[in-house]
Formats: sequence, structure tokens, C-alpha cells
Amino acid sequence: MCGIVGAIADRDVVPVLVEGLKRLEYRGYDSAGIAVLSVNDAGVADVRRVRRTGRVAEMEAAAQADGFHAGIGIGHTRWATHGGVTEANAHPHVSHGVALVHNGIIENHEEQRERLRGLGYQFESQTDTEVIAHLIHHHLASGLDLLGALQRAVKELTGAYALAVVSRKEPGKLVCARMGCPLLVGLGDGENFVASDVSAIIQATRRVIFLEEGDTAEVARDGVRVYGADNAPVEREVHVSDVSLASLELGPYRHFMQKEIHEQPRAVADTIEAVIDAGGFPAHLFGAAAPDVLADVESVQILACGTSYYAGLTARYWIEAIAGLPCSVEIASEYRYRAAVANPKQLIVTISQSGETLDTMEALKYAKSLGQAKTLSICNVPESAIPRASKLVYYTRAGAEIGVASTKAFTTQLVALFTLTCTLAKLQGRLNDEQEAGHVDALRQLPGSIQHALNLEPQVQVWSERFAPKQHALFLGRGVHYPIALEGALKLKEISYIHAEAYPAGELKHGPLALVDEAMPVVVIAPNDALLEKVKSNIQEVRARGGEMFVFADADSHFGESEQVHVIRTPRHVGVLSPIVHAIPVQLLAYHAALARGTDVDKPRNLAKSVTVE
Ligand code: HGA
Repeated sequence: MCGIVGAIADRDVVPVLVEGLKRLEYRGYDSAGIAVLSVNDAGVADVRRVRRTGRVAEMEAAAQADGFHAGIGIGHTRWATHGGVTEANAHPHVSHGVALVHNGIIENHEEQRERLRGLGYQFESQTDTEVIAHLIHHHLASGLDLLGALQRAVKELTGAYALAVVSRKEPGKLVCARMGCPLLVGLGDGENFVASDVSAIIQATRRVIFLEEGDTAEVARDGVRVYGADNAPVEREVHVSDVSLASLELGPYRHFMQKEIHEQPRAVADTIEAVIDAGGFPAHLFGAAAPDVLADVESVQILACGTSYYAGLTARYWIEAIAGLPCSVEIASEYRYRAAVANPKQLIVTISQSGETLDTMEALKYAKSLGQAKTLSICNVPESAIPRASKLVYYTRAGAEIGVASTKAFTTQLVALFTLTCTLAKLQGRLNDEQEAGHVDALRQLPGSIQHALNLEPQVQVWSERFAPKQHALFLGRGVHYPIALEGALKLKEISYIHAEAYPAGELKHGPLALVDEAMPVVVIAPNDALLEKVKSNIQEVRARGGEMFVFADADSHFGESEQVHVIRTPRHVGVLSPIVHAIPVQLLAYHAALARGTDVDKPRNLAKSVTVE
């Protein structure tokens, strides 16, 4: 979603802002802008701003043409929530020499708008954000300094925000605030930065302070001061980010999604490294408190959104079958608004690639408010909000995931969830040494099996050409592979815009079979597991109705090909980890179908990477 970058330095910060915004492009956005303070010959500062709908490169060209140079400025990529995609709605928003960028949603913006109109302010945009610029100006005009005006203004806002602000009255500082949306301060040498995501400033510094909920900060060239929610000065830890530049760059690949699909053997190997090193599933892999927290767990509730939700659905099969614990999985945005029955011995597991998915965060807060103290998060971004709000954490080590459509985050979440399953099973006394060694061994083999699945790319590409002209597709799976069918359908619709639905194959005759004809390709995930014969019967049902089938079956499934039934043989059956291997070909199918249709794979329309609004 939206991205923020800000800088104050002895050099021209415009290239820093532009590069930062380019690194934030992956989050999904529809317009971009920067505002700088430029000082005229008489030493008077004023705000200069450039905004464009469309790509950062267009905004950059306009800034260059206008000769933008300055030692202080803020930039933004906007993913519209309030007000259409127009230049007037793009950030920064300006009020009488105060310029501001905002991530999040201000819930009481209408009430504030009325109040500010009454005070004589005129609005140029339809955004919720513009009220903040006017509010800050209003408090500045009443005599407060910039930081004080920001601190006063945020107390009048309800909703979520990360804010970065400059003012022509105080050209030597940036001020910023965080509530509900991530924001960090980057510490350079005689220069400092603000960003919503460390990737935006990694070219300038790796030393960062993650602001906490309710924090504000004053960022000058020679120093940074952070204030807590009560406006008293606070010390916040300085972290050194280990995000690698290579993970933020495309290298030899055409798209980040393609790069990230191919990084999966490495990402999975890195994520399971701790298990392999330990030669088993010791509870402390989830944190020092894990032996206590996990010891008397009676059931598991998984909360997540999108692809992470499908990872959770897959894990349910494992947790119930291997650990013998009841497990339910719920979409976070649903759970947070229903009267859930609390059980303090239930383990709440949240899954979020970014660790800042707002619905998942709110679901976690809600669970805690119900007295659910046993919380565990599976997350790919260290120090992000959701793991920080959880008792236990398992970090997937996928590296930065830039493509909006999640790939390596999904498969690494699955291995993390499998690790959790085995850890719980062990604590429940349901995993003997031999079984434990067997699961460790299966994990050790997994990167190799994933590589085999990647080698199927040329065959999948041939299929994708048949898919490209289609308007609809049906995905079928059974048991632990049903969530992979769901994930395959989601990937296809996200990036190729082909409408796709997934069903448990046994449901076919209860409705979706009515859709099947020669225009409806049916993708079937059919490995050699206990449900294979059932899936084969379901396939006959499709075949009898003239449907064309695309079957991913592992080498042991003995599927016959025919004119109507196309088969790609996935690697030898890998037992319980099979859904992880079968995730690969459905990702490849979506990727190549999107390529064939010419859509923007890494930036699908209307979607954003980290969903930080409700
Ligand atoms: N509400 C603001 C910012 C939106 C945002 O943070 N998106 O991720 C707007 O609509 O401009």
C-alpha cells in the first residue's frame, strides 16, 4: 500500500526520495509525489511540490523538468482509499506552507473537515489526509512549534496513520508520527531519514529506529528525538537492518514474481535451517517462552488473510492429524468482528508476510482482549508489528518479497507451520524419536523437491498459452491439497485477471459441475495420497461433461493422458509435505498465463503488497 520516504541532508535529497519511492513501488500504488523545502536567495523557505498519477518515473521526470533540488523533503506513493486516483488527491498535501504525507485512514475525517471549514480552511482534495495538513497548520498558527502542532493534531485524529511533515516555518527538521501503520527513522552520518519500509532508505543507511504506536519524532540533520504517546522523550533501540540489496533488485529475472518463485528452494532451506541444525523440533525455536506457552495448549486458532489464510488452511490438516489438536482457521477480518468464545488454553496463531497486515493485527488485538494470552506469529519481516505484539514468533527467512502476488512467503509459511505442528505434536507426546527424525528428513529433502517442481516450468508454460484466452477456470483438490487449489485460483485471478474458483473436488457435483463445458479449463491437483481414487472419480465427472482437464499428478499417481486430460507429472510423492511442492506449478501457471495475457505481473491492478488498511 502507500509508501513514505523523507530525508534531511547536506546534499540534494531529491534523488534519495525518488530512489526510495521506486523501492516502495512494489507495495502497489496509483500516484506519487514529493514536496521539498527550497530556500530562495533571501533565505526564505517555501514548499515546492510535484505529483503525478501513474508511475514514480513520470513524477521524477516532472521534478527534473522543474529543477527540483533541496536538502529536505518528503515523498509518497499513494494507494487510494478516500477519493479517486487524481493528481489533486495525490500526496503530499499542503496547507499554508505545511506539507504532509500519510499512510492509513483517518476515520473522523468528515467531522474534522466540517470543523476546519468552519475555521476558514478550503479543501482541494477528497482525501481523508488533507484534514491533517490543515489541522497541523491550525495548531502552528496558534503558536505551537511544528512538533507540538503535530502532537496536538494527532490527538484529534481517530484511525490509523504514519505521517511525515515539513513546514516552511521550520526548514531544519522533519517531524513524523505513527499509529497503526509502520514508520521508521533511518540514522545516517550528518543526515537522517524517515520511511514506512526499510527498503526505501537502505541505499543510505541500515541503522534504523522502529517507531512504536503513538510515537512522534523530530528528525534534524544532526540528530533525532523520539517521543512516546504521552509526548515525553523516549529512547528507542537502534537496529541494524540485514535486508540485502540483492533481494530488492531484479537481477537476471523479468519480474520479481518470477525471481521469487525461483528463490523458493533457498528460502525454504533458510527457513528450516534451525530445525535441521537442531535435528528436531525443540520448542525454543519459537522463542524463549515457547516451552511454557505451548506446553498446555488445548487447541489452535489460526488467523490470517489471503494467501496466508490458505497456508493456515493447509496447516489445519497437519495440526489435527499429526499433533492431534483441534484447529480452526479464520479470515482475520471476520474473526475480529464476531463474538468469539475465548479459551485461554487455545493457541492463537497469526500469519502475515509483512507483519503489518492491519486486519490480522486487529484480530490479534481482539483475541488478546478476550483473554487469549497464548499468541504466536509467523512472519517474514523481523521487528514488525504483529510479532512484536505476540508472545512467540517464528520468522520465515524468505528474504524481501517484492511481487504483490505472494509466492516464497507462502511456501516458507507452510514449512514454519509444519515445524509448529511437529513441535506441538512432540509436546503432546504424539511424536516419537523415529517420527521426529522422519519429519526432519522430509524437510531436508524439500528444497530439492521444490527445485524439481520448478524444472516443470517449460511444460507449465505450454499449458499457460491455452489458458491465456480463457475467461474462467476451476481448480480442484482434496484434503490437504484443497488449500493449494484455493491458492492456485487466487494466484491466477490476482495477476492474470482470469476469474478462477477453487473447490474441494468432492463438492463438484453439488453445484460447480453446472459450469463445466469446453470453455472452462479445470485444473486438478492430484498427488498419490489417500484421496487419489476419489479425485480420479471426480475427474471422470468432468470428463463426461466435455471439460478439458489440466492435472498435476505426481509420478506415482499413474494418470493416463487423453485428448481431454493433460497431465504434468510433479516430483515423486513427498508425503505430508506434498502441498508445498504442488504450490510451485500453480504459481508458475498463474505467472505464465499473466505473461501471455500481457498484464503487469508485479503490480496487478487494484492490489497492494502490505495491506495496511482495513
Ligand atoms: N487515506 C489516504 C492514504 C491511503 C493509504 O494509506 N493507502 O495505503 C488516501 O486515500 O490518500
